[in-house]
Formats: sequence, structure tokens, C-alpha cells
Amino acid sequence: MQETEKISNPSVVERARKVLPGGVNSPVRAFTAVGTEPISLVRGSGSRVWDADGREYIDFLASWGPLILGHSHPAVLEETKKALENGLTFGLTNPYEPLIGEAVVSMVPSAQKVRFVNSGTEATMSAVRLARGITGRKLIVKFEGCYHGHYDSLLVSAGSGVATFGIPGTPGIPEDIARLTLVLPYNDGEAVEEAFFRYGEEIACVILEPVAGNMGVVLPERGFLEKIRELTQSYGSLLIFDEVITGFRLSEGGAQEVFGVIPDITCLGKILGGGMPVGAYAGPDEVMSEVAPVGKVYQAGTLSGNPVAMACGFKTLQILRESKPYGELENKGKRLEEGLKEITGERGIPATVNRLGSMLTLFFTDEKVRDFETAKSSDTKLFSKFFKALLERGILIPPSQFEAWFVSTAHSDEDIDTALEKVRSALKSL
Ligand code: HOZ
Repeated sequence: MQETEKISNPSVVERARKVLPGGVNSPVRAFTAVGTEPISLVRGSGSRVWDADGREYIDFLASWGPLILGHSHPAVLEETKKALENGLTFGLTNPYEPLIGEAVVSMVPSAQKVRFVNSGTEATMSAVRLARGITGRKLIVKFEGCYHGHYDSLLVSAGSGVATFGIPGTPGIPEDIARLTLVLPYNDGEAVEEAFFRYGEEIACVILEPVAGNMGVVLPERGFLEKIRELTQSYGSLLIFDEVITGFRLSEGGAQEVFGVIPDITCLGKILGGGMPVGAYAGPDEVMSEVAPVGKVYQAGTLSGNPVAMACGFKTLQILRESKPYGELENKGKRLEEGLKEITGERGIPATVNRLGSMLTLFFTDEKVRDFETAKSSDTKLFSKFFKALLERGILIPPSQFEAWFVSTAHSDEDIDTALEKVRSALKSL
């Protein structure tokens, strides 16, 4: 693969900057976290993507997680085109909605009913409203470093001290809203106990990524998920698993199947849409029967259940159920992890790799990364140089230390070995 000199196409990026804030429709795409000129992508196929200058990259960003089957999977494209030919949207129920709904219900252990929306943010926002509607309580518990989309109540940073109320994570969120969210350290079971001891009767729900992907990959320590399940049960609060990243990624049934902890509500997205904008929240009948029009908790969306998006997601789930690729994905993820550890070790670079299945993060720190504080001990300046050096060598990883790399069924062992060669070359150049 040609080593790339120029790594961006100014015409697309410059043109976008004239009409889009920062030239992007989502901030992280501006590459500010890595201090380099962003690239724009025009095509993807299998494990590869091409930028507007025609440069090719092996892609471990995978559009932040949806593309477990790689880019432009032929059967997924075919099903999506079939739906497209019948029309873009009807605004009434279409045949693909029960089809993908049946797939979710059969794959996700906690799901007896599912409501489709258009993004992970809508899914988590609706799940929190449902928990508050069912319990009649106001307080929410979330964890530092977990990202659940840009819903006001969840864009909240930790206040001072443990088990204290949140502060707005961005201008535009009233303190009165932030103060209803408790922000705790991830993997801190004692902090959860303290929060319930103090406020348990007022807590509507606890929401977390059962395996975090949005602070980089951080796994739950033994007993952490079980402790939260036990406390929510005994205080009558609901447990919400944000499986937007882990759903269908770690196994057919996501993290709840891997760890055997069953939430009251599961939020889904990314892989669920196969690359199209789809989110969902799901749970047992007794919970989901509270959702309008059956129950009183209102939520709606003009394009929810869009036939083209449902077709794309349905085919993706169908292929996962038939091909059962999780053993293969584990082997590929392990190959990448071991290679990264070997190379950073050879060069004496402080680094640690957190991985589960086909999602992983290389942190430039010698600390054990078990929460957001330890994740933030990473050398982000080194990461920025590493990111740019890899990009110049035709390897695309997420443009932030605090994100997950993804391996797909389309990544061959050769792709991974090539990527590891480029990692070695990139680190040598720094
Ligand atoms: N942390 C997000 C992925 N789970 C970044 C993607 C975005 O905001 O566009």
C-alpha cells in the first residue's frame, strides 16, 4: 500500500467548513482531538475505505461500530436496495419492522418487545423517560466516561466528590437538569452502594455501558454489574444497559449474554442498523407495555422504523444469526491485541490494551485502565502523533484516544498483519 503524503482532501473539507459548523455533523470528525487536518471518505468496501483523494486505508474506525460485517456487504446492500425500490418511507408500519423486531427479541435476552428510533441518543433518552415514567422518580445514576448520546440528562459531568449530583457537561443544560443525575466512577461498587444508601428511594434508573467503549474500551470488574443489578432490584429502580456499541458486537445477545446480567431496558444502535440510522430500546413486556400507545409514556418519530433502514439492519442481524462469526472475531481481535502489545513492548513504550472480542483500545499508559481517571492518564500527545503516522501509512483508527477500534468479519489476518507492520513503522518514526 502506498505511503500517503497528503492525508486530506481540502476541497471537500473546506467546502464543508463553509456550511457546517466545524465542517462536520458530529464534533469528533473534525480531528481536533488529534490535532490534524481531517480527511473525508468517499467509498468503503470490506475492510477498506478510500478518501476523497483516492487514498486507501485499512479501516478500524468502522463508522464507530456499526460495520461488524465490513463496508458494503453485498447481501446487506441487496436487501437495502430491494426495500429502496419499493419506496423510501410510508409513515405507517411496513413488513420489515416486525421482521427485525422478531430478530431483536430472539437475540437479546432481556427483550420481549422493542421500539425502534433513529439513533442511540433517542434510545437512551426514551429509556430514561420510560424509567422515570414507570417509577415516578426523578434521579438518574450514570458513570464517568460512559457516553449515552447528547441527551441533556446524560451530558452531565461528575460533581465534586463521590455520589454527588452532576454539573452540566456543556453550556445549554440547566443546572436544575444536571442536578438530577448522579455521576459515579466506573467499576466503583462502593460508590454505587453509597448512592443507593443516600438516595435509593428517589433513583429512577442506573444507566451504563456494560462494557464501556466511549472512554476507550473498559471492562466491568468482577461483581460490578451484579452489584448494580442487585441494588436496583432491591430499591425498585430500573437498570438500563446502553448496548449501542456492545449489542450484537460481543455476541448475538451482547454484553448481557456474555456477563449473564439481565437489565430492565436495553438500548441498541450501530450494528442494529447495519450502517443506517437506527436505534432502539427493548425490555420485558411489563416494562415496554408502559410505552405509548399501550402505556402512558410518550415517544414518537416520523422516520422511526423506516423501511430502508429496517431492511439494512434486518439483513445484518440475519447474517450474524446464520454465520455466528463471534469465534472468528475473537481470534482476529486477539491477533491485533497481541501484536500491539508485542510492538509497544519491543519499543519500551508505556501502553496497555483493553479488549473484549472485536472491540479494543490501545492506551498509551502503563496504568491498568479500569475507569475514566485511569484512561485519562494516557499520553494523548503521543496518541495524536501515532494517529497521524498511521493515517499517513494507510491505517485508519478512531481520531481519539478515548474510543474503540473495531475488527469486522471483512478484516483478514493479512489485513491485521499489515496493520501491525504499519504500527511498528509508525512508532519507529515518532
Ligand atoms: N463516541 C462516539 C461513538 N460512540 C463518537 C461518534 C460521534 O460522536 O460521531
